[in-house]
Amino acid sequence: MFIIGELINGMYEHIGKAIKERDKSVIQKCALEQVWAGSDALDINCGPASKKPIEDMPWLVETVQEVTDKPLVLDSSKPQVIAAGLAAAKNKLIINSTTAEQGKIDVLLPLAKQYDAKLIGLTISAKGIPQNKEQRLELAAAIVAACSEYEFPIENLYLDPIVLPVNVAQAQMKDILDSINEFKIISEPPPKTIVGLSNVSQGACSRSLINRTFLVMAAAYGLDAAILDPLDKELMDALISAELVLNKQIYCDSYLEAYRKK
Ligand code: THG
Repeated sequence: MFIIGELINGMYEHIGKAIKERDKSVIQKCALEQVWAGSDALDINCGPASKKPIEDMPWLVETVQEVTDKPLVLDSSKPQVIAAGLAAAKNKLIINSTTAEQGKIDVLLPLAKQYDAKLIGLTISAKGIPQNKEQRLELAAAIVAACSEYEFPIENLYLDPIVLPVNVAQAQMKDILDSINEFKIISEPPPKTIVGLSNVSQGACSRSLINRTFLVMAAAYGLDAAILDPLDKELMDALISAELVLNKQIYCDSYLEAYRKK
């Protein structure tokens, strides 16, 4: 599983404050802790409260790059904010994200090609988030078709079925898991799949337990990547154990110690 640390997000109060005050040390500590805990890449999101995300995003990119050369996942719904992050980056890049909306695709696919970035495609249309598997597959196919049209390599596309909180969309969980599996048959070579894991437990009790249960199940459905909290040790151990059961890691008695990336 490709692990993307989710903690550099202005939605967290201390991160939002550090962005506003241009306090590099808080951001750099958060970046390093996530790398040490096993992150393969770091999500960077200015947060909903940012008043000047076009300035905040490049500052975050530069600040994180000073301490790690891990790939950066530029997380914004605004293409101008992503463009500002791309221009400041020297690390490898993943654009998070386009939707299936033509206006976004026509801006973000050329940018992904220009910067040799990977791209996350959310199965969202102008009508919003799909309510079932069929709509998710339809939007996924539209994003894959757009990638072909722009000659963007499908191996560099991560499709996201949009994980909803289990306490409000319980009846959709099975459709979300099935989508992870069925996105793979849209094209050859297949696209990759990704989820924002913590969405599943927003507003619920026992968040960590719900997160790790969903992650283990999604791994069994073939999930390639997840945006998650890498400091959640039980979550990381559950993931390593899932990969062991899926024959992606070789068993030994000390497998947890062996595969923790610390
Ligand atoms: N798909 C993609 N990108 C994404 C998401 C996705 N990026 C953002 C988000 N979803 C993934 N990141 C988070 C980060 C934090 C939380 C959820 C998802 C979270 N935060 C606490 C909360 O809301 O309760 C904040 C607690 C606090 O303020 O301290 O749960 O789905 N491609």
